[in-house]
Amino acid sequence: MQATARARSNIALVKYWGKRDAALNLPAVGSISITLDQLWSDTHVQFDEALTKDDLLLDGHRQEQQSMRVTACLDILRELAGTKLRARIESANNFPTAAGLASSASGFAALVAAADAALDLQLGPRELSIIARRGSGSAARSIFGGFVEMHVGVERDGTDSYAEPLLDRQDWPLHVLVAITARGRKEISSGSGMTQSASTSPYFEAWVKTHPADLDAARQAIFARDFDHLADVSEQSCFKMHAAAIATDPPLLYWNGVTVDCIHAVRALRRRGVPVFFTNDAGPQIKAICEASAVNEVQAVLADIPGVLEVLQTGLGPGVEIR
Ligand code: 2P0
Repeated sequence: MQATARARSNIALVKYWGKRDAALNLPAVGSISITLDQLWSDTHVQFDEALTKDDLLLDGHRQEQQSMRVTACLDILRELAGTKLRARIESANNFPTAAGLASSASGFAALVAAADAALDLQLGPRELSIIARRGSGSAARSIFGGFVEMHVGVERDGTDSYAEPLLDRQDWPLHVLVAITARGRKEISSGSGMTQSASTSPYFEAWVKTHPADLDAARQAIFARDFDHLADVSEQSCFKMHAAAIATDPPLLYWNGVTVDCIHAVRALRRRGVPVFFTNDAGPQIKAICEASAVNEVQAVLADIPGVLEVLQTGLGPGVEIR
């Protein structure tokens, strides 16, 4: 009745921002991501008849708020397994939690896979993806490695809102450098941020309407390994998401000054012909995606920007693993 899983974080190139159903956590838009090799959550789940409720330790600290979403995911798996047993969950990230590095993505993907193994349910990856989505929309993507697409789906029950792999990481081994520009937890979770954007941002409707074309363009660029086209559509999707977020009331400005300096630096490199582009999520860190040939130069440029605290390096990673 116990198992451990490792799932990697992922970053979206075409972003998820907005929900069409909060209860089932159904996204308003699809998304396309890459799974990162070196940023992961290790999650141990143990079902125990001595427990009266699920007990979550995240990086050694007991969590009360987050554990409602954990219990919601586990309830789905418990029902499938025909058990009422509660679980002890110990999860650890090897990277900063809740600072725009998608710790909920890796965390919920690892949770669902570990609980599936502990209950010996042997669900397929698509089913795991659907259940992980209930914990966190981006977690559905972390079930898979390499390039991944999350489908928005049309069904009200969410059965067609799952992720699936687009391209193996070996088939286009891009690299990612993460410039850390601030430490500490963010003030507003992306979940509540995107809900506020949907109800108050005048640009939210345009964001949703123009999104399918970005997904098509990114998918085609990935299949063709066309770096420049993937760069263009990814940067535009990121700017569009932030435009909708900034125009939210109250505004959601996730960037600090160093974030903006990093954006300019990455765009200047690409103008000089270096194969690199940036993306950024609901936090101040910048992710630079590049070809292997550009890693050293991009690393040096980012590390040299005043206020950049650290630059993490990673390749593309595999899907969730039982350990
Ligand atoms: C993404 N983000 O596509 C977007 C871009 C943040 C900005 O998915 O409410 O933590 O748990 O479903 O998955 C982060 O949102 O949101 C996210 P919930 P989640 O990566």
